[in-house]
Amino acid sequence: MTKSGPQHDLSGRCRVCNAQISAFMSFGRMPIANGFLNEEEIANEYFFELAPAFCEQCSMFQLITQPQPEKMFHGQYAFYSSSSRYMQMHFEAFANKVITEILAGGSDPFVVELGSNDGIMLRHFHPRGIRHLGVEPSVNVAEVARSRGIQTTSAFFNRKLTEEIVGEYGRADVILAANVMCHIPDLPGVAAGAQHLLASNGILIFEEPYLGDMIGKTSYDQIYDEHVFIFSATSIARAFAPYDLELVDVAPQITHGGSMRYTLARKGSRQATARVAKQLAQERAQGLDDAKTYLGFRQNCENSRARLMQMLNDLNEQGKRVVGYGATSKSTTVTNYCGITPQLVEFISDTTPIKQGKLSPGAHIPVRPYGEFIRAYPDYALLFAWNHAAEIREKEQAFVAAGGQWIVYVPDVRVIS
Ligand code: JHZ
Ligand code: ZN
Repeated sequence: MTKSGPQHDLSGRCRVCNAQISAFMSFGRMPIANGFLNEEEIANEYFFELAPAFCEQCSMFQLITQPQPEKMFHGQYAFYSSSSRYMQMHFEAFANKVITEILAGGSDPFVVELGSNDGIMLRHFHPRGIRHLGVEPSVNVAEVARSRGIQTTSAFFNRKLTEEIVGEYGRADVILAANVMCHIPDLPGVAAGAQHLLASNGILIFEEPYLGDMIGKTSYDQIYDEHVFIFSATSIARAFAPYDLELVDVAPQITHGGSMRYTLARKGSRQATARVAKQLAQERAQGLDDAKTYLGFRQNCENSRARLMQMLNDLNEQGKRVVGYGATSKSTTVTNYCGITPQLVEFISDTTPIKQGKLSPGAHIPVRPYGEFIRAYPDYALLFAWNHAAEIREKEQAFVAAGGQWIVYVPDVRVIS
């Protein structure tokens, strides 16, 4: 067994089709990705073994074990969707597309969003008088949405909740989700809920980090506690088919380092676009349905880790200052899997108040306000928020002008200025 092999036999049942599955690698002991903590909380920090598996029967990429949802999504949830200007524009465009292409002409439509966070998407439905409901279990972010006038219920989405929603509001013309479907361990329960909630001609649209991008770019940092699944068109089509929901369109997105938008409708209610068949064929060509692909991915993860640690150790020996940029959920996997210490990365700069003054999960690297970064630029900034590279590099031209350089690790470990 190599260093990244599972510590012990990690196997279980596929969360979608119930087939026997086994982890093809382990990222080791991991804390809650958004579990930023204070010094005195270190003694009680929670860890689990982060081990992904690929189901050869239904092609679903998934975690063998995931912490209880309540350990991840609660009144102190650290991620606020609206922290990126680019993501705000992205969701405005997404909402406008739904309003003009799907809801147009319908009378008094009703829209439900799963994991509506601080209302980054629904805020565009609310001022137009469109009936809407956000379902958001993390009460602190839900509260921000409510303060913007967005109708939000703090609950986990499941079949039972959809009965209550249908009773109170009727069926939904559109069910939306962005970067949330892959967080819900009972995907069949969500599919059953969507089947119940959707109007006869309604559609379910969601976008999530895409497996093809993750494998192609070795962006293993998409794998952390919250992401219990990483989807492909193949696995989505199979997971929803038993609930009479058919994949009718796919659209790649550049967000979160490569995502896919999936559109599903009741079987027979809409014609699937040619893009669906094309995507399924492309996934076969990339080997996403082949277990061997994941052994190659594991090797790529090990190589990426070795190169990053070599670079950070070299810079440390040369006495260079390295600071992390963006205390992302993804960075928790990178720091813990690679073994990055506060010795190697002095602190992580982040604009989110709830993360500032805390320590990063597991690696215990201090998280400091953005002002600390600009106050005394480091020699190198390790770009943990690499998915926001365009927005950040545009904003940080003064850092580069002052001689600063970026370290990135997706798709390869390298230095850029
Ligand atoms: P960002 C989260 O992942 C968690 P994360 C979640 N599980 C998920 O699926 C995706 O989002 C959608 C900071 N920042 O977007 C803000 C700056 O400091 O990559 C954030 O803390 N300066 C729900 O956490 C972090 O970086 C900046 O200029 O991996 C970015 O986190 C910008 C743009 C961001 O998501
Ligand atoms: Zn399966």
